[in-house]
Amino acid sequence: MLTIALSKGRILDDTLPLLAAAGVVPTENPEKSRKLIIPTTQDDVRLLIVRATDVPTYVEHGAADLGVAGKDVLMEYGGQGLYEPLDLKIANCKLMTAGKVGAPEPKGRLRVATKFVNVAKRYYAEQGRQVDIIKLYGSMELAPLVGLADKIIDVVDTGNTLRANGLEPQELICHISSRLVVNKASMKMQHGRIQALIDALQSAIDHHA
Ligand code: PRT
Ligand code: MG
Repeated sequence: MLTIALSKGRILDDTLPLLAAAGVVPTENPEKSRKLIIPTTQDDVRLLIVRATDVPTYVEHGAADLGVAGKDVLMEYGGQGLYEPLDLKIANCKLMTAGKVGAPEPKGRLRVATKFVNVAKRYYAEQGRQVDIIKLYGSMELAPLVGLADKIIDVVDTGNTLRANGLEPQELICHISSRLVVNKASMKMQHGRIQALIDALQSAIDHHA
């Protein structure tokens, strides 16, 4: 059995056509189904529906052989426990700092609110900047508006969410897309099947591009 971990929402929406091109089609609509394990038209391939941030955990521990996760999630997860053989070039966005429109740089230590605590620490350490990182789980845009933080670090697509809250994108940390990740033991034990899937996905990506 090959088990693929996916999250609902944009990753599922953009991954299903690639999987379909590789011959893997879920037997029911994962977006609508309450099931968390979804069979596919290939008897020996199934999908696991997990939270986006949990995909690397399932794959590193071998509960899933493969998964699809945003590079933002993978950077925050860290570790050397996963192979990342393929850039699927889907769910594209940017990891950025943002702050209130026109706000001056604060004099003292910068306070940065984010769910990407590890990424934030690394980013400011590389710049030699002293910052206080404040961990949040969502609605990061609120933090500068109510004085919880000077800046946020979040993923930005259109920038509409920032603008709607009086914030502006500032520094680009990196470009983000979703990646195929593979459990290291699975890659050894099931190399032929996994490599065939990687190749099929690669040619689906090339066709979409
Ligand atoms: O929603 P949940 O808490 O379960 O997890 P999640 O937010 O990590 O998952 P999901 O499905 O929202 O995102 C999965 C992956 O999609 C992320 O890890 C990113 O790699 C990628 N991605 C691409 C995005 C966006 N675009 C994006 N716009 N993830 C989140 N957003 C957010 C953004 O932070 C903003 O709040 O969507 C909002 C709208 O963005 P704008 O800039 O278009 O307004
Ligand atoms: Mg979300």
